[in-house]
Amino acid sequence: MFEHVETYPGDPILTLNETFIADTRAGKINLGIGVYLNDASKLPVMRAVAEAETALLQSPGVRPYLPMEGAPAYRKQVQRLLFGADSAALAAKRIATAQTLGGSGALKVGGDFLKSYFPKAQVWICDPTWDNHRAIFGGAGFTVNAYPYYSAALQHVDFDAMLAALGKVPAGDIVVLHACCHNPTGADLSEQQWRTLATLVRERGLLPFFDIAYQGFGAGLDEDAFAIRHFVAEGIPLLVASSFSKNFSLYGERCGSLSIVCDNAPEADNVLGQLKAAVRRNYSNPPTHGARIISAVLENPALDAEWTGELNAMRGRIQAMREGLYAQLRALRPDRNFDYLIKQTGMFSYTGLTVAQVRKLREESAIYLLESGRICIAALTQATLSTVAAAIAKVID
Ligand code: PLP
Ligand code: TYF
Repeated sequence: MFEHVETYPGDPILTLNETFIADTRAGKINLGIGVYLNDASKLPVMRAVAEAETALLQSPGVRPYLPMEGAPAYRKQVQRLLFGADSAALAAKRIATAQTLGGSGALKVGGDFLKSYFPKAQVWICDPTWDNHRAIFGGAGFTVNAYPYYSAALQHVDFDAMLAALGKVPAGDIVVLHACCHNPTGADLSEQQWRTLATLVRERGLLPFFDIAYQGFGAGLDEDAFAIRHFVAEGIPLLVASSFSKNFSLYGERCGSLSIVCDNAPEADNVLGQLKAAVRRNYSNPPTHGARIISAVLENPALDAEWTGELNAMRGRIQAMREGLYAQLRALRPDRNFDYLIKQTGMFSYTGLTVAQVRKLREESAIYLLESGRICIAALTQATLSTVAAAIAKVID
């Protein structure tokens, strides 16, 4: 019956992670998978999360099915974080927001919704991007194209090439944009570039789909939402997929959201209805536990402040690792330029290391990076920094 089912080659990032786990060498270092680790190389349990969860467990509630669109309290807090407490679009009730299974679930529900209502549109993703973008939008039935983004020669975004390409995209097509902390390169647009892009998107009638999986890891919670808020202020209809996996360190609870910013409240009502239908067809309704923790934190001013403080400290730790790696590499290889490390933001950097150099790091030093040269700066620690710097300095020609 199933003889025609071919072997699944596996996801490159998750397969690399499995290879790392199976590696028996002492001192192995995993800078492959995109997770934030604390300075003890552990996934953190944030204090605000632990406090909210402890309180929840003291009065265990019933576990009803949530509405298809998710928990109202959670959706309200998500909207505040993404669009700002003073958002005019929120006040006008023209944003439809659903709780989703992580950022991935938001992309999938958004993809299904778009395929139903914009069946002829094509999707444009940046080159490079998080691989799952192509898989999710392709899986939703879209033709997926790439627009130029990162230039190895510039060690940064080639904004002119990006604009030129998007200037030729047909009206009504969907453009996927990383709102902050670009995965995999760490290279983001400046505020001025976002403004220029917003003008082009509005003039050409493109439909932006923002993916924000790292809010708070770039410059701050509000700063990292700049692009989204600017596009909304410019009156551009758009979608936003958000994730709490990283900024609450709640990966396995699958907490995310999908928001669609519409022209007016009646449109938003209909759009929310169709998001419910898309959820119903996929998994009926989202889970309760993670959403309860997150809304308990965000609704409580003391816990909210504690969470923000912890998130700021995580961002500070990543920045310290960036600067530490930069300083050590410069000292070891004064002949080379490592400015990209301090120009890039968020959890990742594109090192420009070749596949051969990445393999050498893995085979000779048990240091794991993605073969694209992406390094997860957020997994470096004070204890591993010098080892990693020395190994990289050695493999570079
Ligand atoms: N979008 C981007 C750009 C990501 O890097 C990730 C996770 O790594 C996601 C979405 C998915 O997030 P989640 O784990 O919440 O599904
Ligand atoms: O490292 C990355 O870019 C991500 C990590 O279900 C990841 O791909 C792993 C599993 C998953 C979602 C994201």
